[in-house]
Amino acid sequence: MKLFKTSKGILLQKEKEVFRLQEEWDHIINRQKLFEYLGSLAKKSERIDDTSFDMLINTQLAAPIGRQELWAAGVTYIRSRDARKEESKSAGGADFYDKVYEAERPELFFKSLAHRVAAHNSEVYIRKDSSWNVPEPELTLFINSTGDIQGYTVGNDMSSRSIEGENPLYLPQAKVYERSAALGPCLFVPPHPIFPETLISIIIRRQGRVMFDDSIRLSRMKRSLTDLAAYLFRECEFNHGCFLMTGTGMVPSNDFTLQLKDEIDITIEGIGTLRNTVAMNPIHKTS
Ligand code: DO4
Ligand code: MG
Repeated sequence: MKLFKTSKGILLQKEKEVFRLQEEWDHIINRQKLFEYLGSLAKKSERIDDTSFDMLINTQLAAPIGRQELWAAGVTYIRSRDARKEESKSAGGADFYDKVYEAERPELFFKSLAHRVAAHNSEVYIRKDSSWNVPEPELTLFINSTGDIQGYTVGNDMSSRSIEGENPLYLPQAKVYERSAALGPCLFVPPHPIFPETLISIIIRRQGRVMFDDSIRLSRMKRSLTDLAAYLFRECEFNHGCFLMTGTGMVPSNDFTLQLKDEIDITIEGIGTLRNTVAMNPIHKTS
């Protein structure tokens, strides 16, 4: 089943039928057995037709996040480790990425609250003080308040490679700024945990031309999803549940940086495609 958050309410897609739910997002999703709960909601909710569904999805879609925090895991695939070793070589930071890839404890960092998260079909930003920028396509978990994974969405962990590469201690600035995260198009709630061979793909287009195209299977991840969730919940409580990006397995070659108006499509089998256009924050700060 898929949940779509729109400015006109929550829509539940169950096979070929779509229902409009009356409850609030935070109240719906933070459940044990979310799949079964959605099935029971479908039975008592009003059905909407395909035309209304398409209209709401095309014009009113929001990111599938409410009062949850968004966290991220890092260096969970070899490609991320190697790209970061490369970019931080001259700063002397390379060893840290090797160590965290091998260590029992994963890298976890706070990414965002909902107000900085872009929805499907909206803009993500690159920083004005960053010369090297990439999207990071990441399977993103929805974990309920008792620490159990209940759903999945597509995530983009936008990153400044020039800022992180200059000094790993700049990580929060490389990772956290307006519209530096995107989630969507929906929250996918399957009856069973996600298939380990699920394919994650990215295509970046510039004026219609493909600039980068790659894919990887989830099974190439070094860590298990439940392990990442367990570490996050060790000493943190999340009363509304939380979202956790699980790290990128795809990084463009070193000569690539995003440009304004680039289009980023991230697709995860079973969930859908998250599309965003690259822009800069129009607000100019004077010093
Ligand atoms: O180590 C810095 C961040 C890593 C990351 O975001 C990733 O591997 O996806
Ligand atoms: Mg990342």
